[in-house]
Amino acid sequence: MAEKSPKIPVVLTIAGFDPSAGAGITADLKTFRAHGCFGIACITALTVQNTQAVTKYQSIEPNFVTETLHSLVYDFQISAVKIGMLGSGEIVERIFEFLSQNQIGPVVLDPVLVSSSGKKLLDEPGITKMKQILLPLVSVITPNTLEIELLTGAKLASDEDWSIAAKELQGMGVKNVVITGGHRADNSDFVLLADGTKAWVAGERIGSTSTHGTGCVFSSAVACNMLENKRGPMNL
Ligand code: PXL
Repeated sequence: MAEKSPKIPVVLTIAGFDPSAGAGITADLKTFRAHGCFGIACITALTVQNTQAVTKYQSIEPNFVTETLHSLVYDFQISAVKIGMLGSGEIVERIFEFLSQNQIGPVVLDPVLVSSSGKKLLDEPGITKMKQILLPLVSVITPNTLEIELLTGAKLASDEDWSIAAKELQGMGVKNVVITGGHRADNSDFVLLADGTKAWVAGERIGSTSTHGTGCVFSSAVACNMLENKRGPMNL
């Protein structure tokens, strides 16, 4: 009898839709596949954008989001969740309810607040609710410098400021913090683990004129690589 092939882990992205596929769920699904996982998605918002800019977005009706999540969790064994653009405070609440009611693997949060082109992608009630109720459920958060400044109120100047701001996020309930270094001169990321371990991870800038979505792809890769049973890298 033929042996059953091992099951590929299922990773859920809860994020917005970018029709140009550099960011959001379209980028997440491609990243999951490249990192040996099977991706499923719950769309929180539609955006109008191309590789240069986001011009508008529209949130998905909250009951639609909740029903999508219930339908998926009923059918799939979900190994990890990646959260990206949420758009509104109401959607943040729905995601909190879903994660509280269901025991599903690690949660990686890319706190999408503003697009690379400067468009706000989460309203003010959403930022408040993210801090109050969502952060305590998060295993890994991956803010860039602007996002961590907006979440903590800190201004990141010296290297010590990065460490202090990461610790502040842990004080809000997050376990592990990776501040991405795309806005730094040396491109290094800063990592603060739950046990207090700190590290700077050297990065390399890749020249391009279409760079939106780097945070989406990075956080999706982190979600997959937390799973022991993921398959090897798959070239697309
Ligand atoms: O890169 C942040 C981001 C995340 N998710 C969606 C986006 C963007 C930025 O454009 O459109 C859907």
